[in-house]
Amino acid sequence: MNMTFRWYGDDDKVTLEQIKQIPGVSGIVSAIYDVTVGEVWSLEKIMDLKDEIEAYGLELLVIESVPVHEDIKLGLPTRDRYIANYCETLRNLAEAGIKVVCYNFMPVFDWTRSELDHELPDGSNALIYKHETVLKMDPLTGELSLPGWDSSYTKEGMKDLLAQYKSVTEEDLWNNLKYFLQHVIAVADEVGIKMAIHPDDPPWSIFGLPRIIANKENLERFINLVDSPNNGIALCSGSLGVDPNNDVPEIIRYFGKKGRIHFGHCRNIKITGEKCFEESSHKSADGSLDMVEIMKAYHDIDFNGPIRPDHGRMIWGETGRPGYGLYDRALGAAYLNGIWETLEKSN
Ligand code: CS2
Ligand code: MN
Repeated sequence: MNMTFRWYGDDDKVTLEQIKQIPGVSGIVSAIYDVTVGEVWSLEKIMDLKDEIEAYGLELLVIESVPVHEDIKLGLPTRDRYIANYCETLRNLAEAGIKVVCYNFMPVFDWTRSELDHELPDGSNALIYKHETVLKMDPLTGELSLPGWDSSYTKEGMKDLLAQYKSVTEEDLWNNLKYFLQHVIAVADEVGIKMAIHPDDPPWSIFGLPRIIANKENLERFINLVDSPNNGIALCSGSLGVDPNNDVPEIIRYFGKKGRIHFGHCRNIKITGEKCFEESSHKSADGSLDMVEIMKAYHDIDFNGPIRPDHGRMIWGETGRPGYGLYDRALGAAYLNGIWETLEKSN
């Protein structure tokens, strides 16, 4: 297992200098943020990012994410151009030595919450999700903006986009995903990149949009869409784990044994009701997921890929990018490393 940490580039309040000082972290998860979705990432930009990270003695291990253009998810004729660009980006990433690329296939919105700074009893602030609040939210008002959401849409643009999805069923989305994978995995196979799909977060439909990467059964369908070892999963415990029917350690063992987990996201969440949850600290006792069992599952499958702490709360007065402050994620990394070291030594 390789403990990594997500860094949002030069705009991130968290610096590489700080990340370097977290015990047991040597890998960076990052991306290029100033290229329009759908356009090619040049080798030059990728090398600049890599060099900047390496100057701190750290290593760029994972790209999270190369975003998938909406036309691909919608299955529009224009998708071929965007898929070709995606493949070009993969070739450039491979040339720079990148081995793992994360992405998701959620229509329009990446991860979604109803509140960004809910105060927990200990005074820390967490992201929370209440389905009834989300049902009342209007995605057109822009009242909520989360890291990962493409903020380049105007109100009109967003309206058009949502209208285009009206006729897209779950089956259509599966077909569009398969079409994308048939092209992209062929290139991944050729250049040696492990593609890792991030589960939908939360793993159910929001704003009437279809969501399919949500449970074990669908992940099984996913890996069989294109049966290549490079067609794999970014196993996000907090995304899958908010559905009590998803047994996260069991899912890790199942897909791990098939060699299809290429990246691990460790996040704890506390289920507070039906389709309601709070993001908690990584510690097992604070949430609904047993992190020891999760790390044990990774250990049992001899996982040697990258893992990162996922979202953290805001603690000690820190402010910044929701879910991506320094302190709580650094505690998470140290905690997960501690569990791992114990597992290693008790063998
Ligand atoms: C999120 C996402 O759970 C997470 O890791 O922060 O933004 C995630 O990076 C994307 O869905 C992956 O494409
Ligand atoms: Mn995640």
